[in-house]
Amino acid sequence: MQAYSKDELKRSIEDYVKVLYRKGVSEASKKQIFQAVAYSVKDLIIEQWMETHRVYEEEDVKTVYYLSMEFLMGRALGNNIINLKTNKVVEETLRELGLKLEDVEEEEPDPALGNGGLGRLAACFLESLSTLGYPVIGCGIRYKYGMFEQKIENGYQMEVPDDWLRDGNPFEMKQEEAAVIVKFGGYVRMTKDENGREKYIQENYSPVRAVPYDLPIVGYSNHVVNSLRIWDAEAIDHFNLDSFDKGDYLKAVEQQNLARSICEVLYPNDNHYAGKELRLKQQYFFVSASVQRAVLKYMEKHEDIRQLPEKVIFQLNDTHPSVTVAELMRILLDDYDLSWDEAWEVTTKTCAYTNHTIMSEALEKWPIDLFAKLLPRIYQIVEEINRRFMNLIHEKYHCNFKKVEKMAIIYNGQIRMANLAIVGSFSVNGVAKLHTEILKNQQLKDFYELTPEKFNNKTNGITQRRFLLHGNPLLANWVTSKIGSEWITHLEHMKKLETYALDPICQKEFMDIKYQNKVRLAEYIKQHNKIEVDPNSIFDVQVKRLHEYKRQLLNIMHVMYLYEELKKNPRMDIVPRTFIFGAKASAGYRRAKAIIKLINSVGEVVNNDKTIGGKIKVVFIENYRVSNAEMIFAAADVSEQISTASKEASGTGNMKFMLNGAITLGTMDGANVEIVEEVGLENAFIFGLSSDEVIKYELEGGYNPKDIYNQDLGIRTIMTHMIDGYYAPVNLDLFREVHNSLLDNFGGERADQFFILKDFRSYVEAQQKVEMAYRNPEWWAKAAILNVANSGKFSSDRTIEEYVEDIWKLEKVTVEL
Ligand code: 26W
Repeated sequence: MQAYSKDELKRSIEDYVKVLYRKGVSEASKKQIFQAVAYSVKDLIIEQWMETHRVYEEEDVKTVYYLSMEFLMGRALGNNIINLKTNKVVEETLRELGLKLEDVEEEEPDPALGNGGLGRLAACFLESLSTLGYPVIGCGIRYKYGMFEQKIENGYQMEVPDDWLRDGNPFEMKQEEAAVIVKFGGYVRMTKDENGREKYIQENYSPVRAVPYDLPIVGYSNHVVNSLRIWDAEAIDHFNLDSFDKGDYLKAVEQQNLARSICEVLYPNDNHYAGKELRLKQQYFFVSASVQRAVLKYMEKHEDIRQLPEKVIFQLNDTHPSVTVAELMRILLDDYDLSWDEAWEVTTKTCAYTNHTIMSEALEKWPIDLFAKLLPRIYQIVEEINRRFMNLIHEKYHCNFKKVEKMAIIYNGQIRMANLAIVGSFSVNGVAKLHTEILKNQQLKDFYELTPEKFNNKTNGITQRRFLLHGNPLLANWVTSKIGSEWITHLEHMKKLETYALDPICQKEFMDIKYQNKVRLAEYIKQHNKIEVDPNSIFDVQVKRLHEYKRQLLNIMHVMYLYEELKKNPRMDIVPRTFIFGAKASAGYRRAKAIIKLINSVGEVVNNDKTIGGKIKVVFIENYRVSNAEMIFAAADVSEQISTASKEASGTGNMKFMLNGAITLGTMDGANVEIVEEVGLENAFIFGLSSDEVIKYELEGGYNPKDIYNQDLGIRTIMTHMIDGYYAPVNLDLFREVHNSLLDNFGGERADQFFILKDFRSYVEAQQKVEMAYRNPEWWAKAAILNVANSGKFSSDRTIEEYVEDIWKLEKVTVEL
């Protein structure tokens, strides 16, 4: 079937409700209706999925395997029906059944198999690859529990397990026949084959069965459906009930436990490496399964494994899948008997690595003993890769030990996964221009000098299908009414909006839409936070993971400062503002959690202070995730992108705000630099130290925040209020650590390592400019429209075309039905 008529769809929904729940539509719950609609939509997808596969087989296409521990997909139903162009039929059919599409969409749990930027980027990339017609298989893990659900209780973050599969996932398909075995532990025995060649055999290992579940990735209006393949672990069923051999029994139980634990939960750490053995198990599990499968698939159609790079690319999404390099070597050496040099040639033409962060805490390093015990054969191979690489370095740099220290893959008892990824890949890319320059000139300088040809930049992007067409229908329709619908697949067409930016009627239409989106968010806030906010106030928004480098603390300190000013002068004439935050903190990140509490405590005081007449409000949106993000971007006036310059590799939220007509208030960091390049410095609010300045201070060992503290009464006052009970009447110590971190060196950590006090005044000034600008509605509307008009570069379609052109070299396919 190609498409549904309303009658056909209605019948299909009725059938599914009946078959699945033994009910009629009128008796079914909303959740059940969601399932029935999703299954009906899946029936449409299946046809295109099969046809896409057929074309891939027939044309023997080159495929990119996007290896990622995280895919932050967000809900599928709404986007699937948009991309199938069947959303109108679904909407009308549901309406005739007395249901609203929006309400049915709300029933889908957010698949949250990711933390933040890196996982969401992977999801945007898959959608763009399908829309552009390139073959991809996203390879990941089917976590039983995704990113935790955040509850705010008394201002504190609580974590609730995210049981997203409880009711089953209607879109997934288990692929039993594609299962493979992944081997952990044991030891390696060396023998010789009949030709006297050394053979390495892993023995006495614990096997785990990897079973893939495929999820469809539907392209926009082109019949292309790629797959996200997430692996689940199952114990190998060799429980022999007849045998009461105790040894076997215990071994079987052990294997059950291993299998059960691997895919249990996503590590909720963002940018902080914890070094847990289970995480390494997860990494090797999904990498080994994906690589084995890719090689098997290749060999179905080809004779010579040495030609693998012509058909297969492994793109490593950060260092998390770095073991790919060694796993592919293992398969080529042990299973296909290639020589080391042949195997290395194939591997280094197949693997490519993307770096997503310069934060040194995020660099993955594994203790040798842990690594070697879990992956004995892989460890041998990593050792040999390192030995050969070190020979090369010694030769080239005449035993320069500084070079060895920086570049070794194994050093100081640890295996450095970034170095393994770089050495084993033909391409190393950063995710924004500034980030790539920092990699080349600082972080990865030695590798850049050794192999400059590997390094390249791929500035991130976002999919406009989700973040405008689905998330902001009012604005999407308005844009289409002005410039046509080509922007949906060619975002650069947005440029045509520029001519409307100065037209007073268009300005009014645009601001009306923004207002309606603010009303929608205000209702959500009313319902969830029990706080009334004024849609006429400036919606000033910072939503992203909570991390000190992202500086939510700077934002809330500005709110404290404003509040202080208002207290001094309650008649002060300011434009009412709603400061909106949304952020999850890693469960073990104490200081981040204290900052969440601080934001909520400030909100509690400010929101309930009658004397300031509601001029400022602070809202913390609980459980920030893809689904509520879409609504938040649509309603934002100001986009807070205020990371310490040099720390945010790119950012992608910044692009989603821009696309929705919010104006950036930010530092010259990550992709903000390129946003400003596109929209013009005059249409953004830029403040703070540059990345060069930050790096210079860091090389000098920091700066002295006490100088600023002593000279600046405003700063001193708000900092005092962190510890005098002003915002925490019951526990004066609540925010003491946060306070002290801004002033004192502590255990190797510099005072104010993220330059909050240093940038504070510059930020306050930028905020005053925001305020002035908002008083001029024509200016604001114009600048906001210009932000939408100049967002073209930030489509993930553009990013993907660059990956294809420079790294992957894929061929586009067309799928006809
Ligand atoms: C090992 C723990 C860990 C977990 C996650 C280390 C590192 C990560 C990610 C690399 C963190 C991340 O999401 N990075 C973000 O990637 C985005 C997509 O490229 C960028 O836009 C963000 O700037 C970057 O912080």
